[in-house]
Amino acid sequence: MINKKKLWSKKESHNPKNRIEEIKQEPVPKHIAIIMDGNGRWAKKRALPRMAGHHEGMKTVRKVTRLVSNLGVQALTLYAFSTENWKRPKVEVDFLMKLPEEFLGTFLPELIEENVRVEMMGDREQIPAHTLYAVEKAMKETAGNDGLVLNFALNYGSRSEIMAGVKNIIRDAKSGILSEDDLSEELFSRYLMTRHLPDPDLLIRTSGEIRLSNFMLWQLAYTEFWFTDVLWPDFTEADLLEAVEAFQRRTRRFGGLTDK
Ligand code: V07
Repeated sequence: MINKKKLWSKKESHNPKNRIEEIKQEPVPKHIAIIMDGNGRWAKKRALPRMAGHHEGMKTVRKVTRLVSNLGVQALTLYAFSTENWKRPKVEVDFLMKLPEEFLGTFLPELIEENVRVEMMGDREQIPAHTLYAVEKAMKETAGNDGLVLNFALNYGSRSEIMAGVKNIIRDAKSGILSEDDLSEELFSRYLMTRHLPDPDLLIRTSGEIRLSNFMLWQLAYTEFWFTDVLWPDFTEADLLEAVEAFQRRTRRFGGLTDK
């Protein structure tokens, strides 16, 4: 009879703890970005209202944040609400806009304990005051943390971010702070909402859609993409580890020649 234990002991990757340790032997992505899709579909499959899917998806956010933080990743950007999402039924929008408060009400103490810094990017104008208040309070309370940056894209759209950057560059050029010769990709990046973050090394999109949906168009120029059919509420730690392992296999092949 084959001794399973013996077979496993070669590479103990069946054990999540060991799997994490193995992953940490090699470079992990500095910045992971995720399009958390499939919450509505998850609910539909169970004959539940879409809100149930969004709520379940929030639990996945917590799980994934903990694991990503343990892996030593610097930043995790999550697409929580796009500028397109306002087109959804008002009851759904209202529900979604309560999730940041619920999430932070439940998990902020743990995030502080884990040295996580909460941030957000997106147009603050249309976000309801109660939502913005909760997020900005969390940002203030975690501003001194120097662990994982947990960056929520909330009322975010990439084209609008780029246009705002262009306008600010023109403003600074007109006022004489900038001249045409100063313009470079590096300078342009500093006019985007991600100015303080490295570009994502890994983008994950769940639920089988193979598109970017106006998410970080500039920042994803050199990013590795990982698409999975798994719906966001069903996304597990093992799925995240699989994506990171695939990232490591791909980048390993280029043997240090990957930097743009
Ligand atoms: C939202 C849960 C995850 C799946 C995607 C849609 C629904 C966490 C937040 C959040 C945002 C800001 C913040 C803290 C938490 C959130 C929205 C939707 C709008 F500071 N999950 N989650 N925000 N969903």
